[in-house]
Amino acid sequence: KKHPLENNWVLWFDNPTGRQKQSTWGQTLRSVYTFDTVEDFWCLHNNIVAPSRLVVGSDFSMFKQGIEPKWEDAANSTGGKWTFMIPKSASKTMLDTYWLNTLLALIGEQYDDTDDICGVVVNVRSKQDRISIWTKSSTNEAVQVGIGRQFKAALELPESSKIGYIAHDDSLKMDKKARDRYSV
Ligand code: M7G
Repeated sequence: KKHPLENNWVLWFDNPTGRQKQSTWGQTLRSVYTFDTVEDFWCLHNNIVAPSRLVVGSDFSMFKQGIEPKWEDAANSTGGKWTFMIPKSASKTMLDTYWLNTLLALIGEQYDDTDDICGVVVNVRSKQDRISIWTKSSTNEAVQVGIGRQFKAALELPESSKIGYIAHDDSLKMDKKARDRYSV
């Protein structure tokens, strides 16, 4: 018998820099696989390419079933994200390790405020790769700071390494100049 997870999860893939040039963001975003057991998670993990081997410009996302990895989704519309910028000195193997540890903490429900979590995204970029955890209630500082601390713990980051929280509202209005609401 398979071991059920607390939630059903969907893996998404996006490569907006691919063949189809898009006029609207999100046109190339696809859901790839849905799972709700530990065994099916490992089956997915063992069969899918690792982030380090994705074409630059690609994203993987893993979100709770019913929530799309877009700011516009109702669950994300008043939310935001904690982002870990992978140090440029880190090897590509480290990117894969950080991503796996992020996923395991998520499906293992290792967060106190697990209901506030929507999903996670890895952005593979030439400048710098990053992993973000998307949450629901950007204005609830106590909840967000708790999640940020536990995200750092899942990544096994030292206290000295900082991550920041940006509200999707700010990303939308300010584009790349959005400032951190919180940091831990
Ligand atoms: P990115 O992929 O997070 O960063 O966003 P990048 O610059 O490293 O590639 C790139 C751009 O995609 C943003 O500035 C937005 O214009 C657009 N974009 C990203 N996301 C996650 C969304 C979204 O959820 N909704 C909409 N409408 N646009 C988005």
